[in-house]
Amino acid sequence: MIDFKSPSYCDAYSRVNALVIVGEALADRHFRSLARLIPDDEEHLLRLAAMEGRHTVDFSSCGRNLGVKPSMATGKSLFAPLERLFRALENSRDVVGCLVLQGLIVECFAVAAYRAYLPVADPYARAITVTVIDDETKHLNYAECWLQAMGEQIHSQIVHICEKALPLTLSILKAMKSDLSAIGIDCTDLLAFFCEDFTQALFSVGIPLTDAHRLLIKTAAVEH
Ligand code: PL3
Ligand code: FE2
Ligand code: FE2
Repeated sequence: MIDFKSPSYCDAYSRVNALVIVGEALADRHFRSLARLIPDDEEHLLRLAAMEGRHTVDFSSCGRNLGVKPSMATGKSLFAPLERLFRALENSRDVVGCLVLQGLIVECFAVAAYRAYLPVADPYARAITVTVIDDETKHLNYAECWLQAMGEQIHSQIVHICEKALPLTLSILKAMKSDLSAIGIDCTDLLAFFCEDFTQALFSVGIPLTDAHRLLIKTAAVEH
């Protein structure tokens, strides 16, 4: 049984909660950027951005509900490298890169993390997390459909951006490992969910499974 009121739980939760709030606020901003980069889908992308804004508000209320104040500085510094990469891609109007970073990598990370959180969440946060997982799946689906429609010509570009962004994502997980464990999250489950969903996402855009596996193994190998 998890003691949601214990000082060690609350201390770890203040950093995990901040990471989630920062990640959701960035997702909001990134979908607004994507709405500018893909004018044909502007309205739809602005709706996805609004969902991210809602997630920020809802996850903030999870911290408040436990009487925990999010430690925002930690969250910001952990997301900074991924955010810098997104801005660089945006500045060079690399639509594929932006969509792979936010729509495939960050959304898969979110789905995996929230799935791993679900069984250990307090009842208030659990109800919110169920709804959020459903939304994040829609964000992932949007990116999959758009990238799939672009065909084989963008495959090497997709792999290239993954090689850059996956290690930055894995670093966040490693830095948060002890806090995530302290609130009951099984990090092996989280990583396994990520690998499952990400392989599936790459496969759905037309990348062969062997290439998807090689990418993940390469990321793991670089980090150790
Ligand atoms: C996509 O819409 C937003 C991406 C945010 C990613 C945050 C990942 C956070 C990892 C730890 C999650 C544990 C859940 C805790 C909830 C308060
Ligand atoms: Fe979200
Ligand atoms: Fe999302």
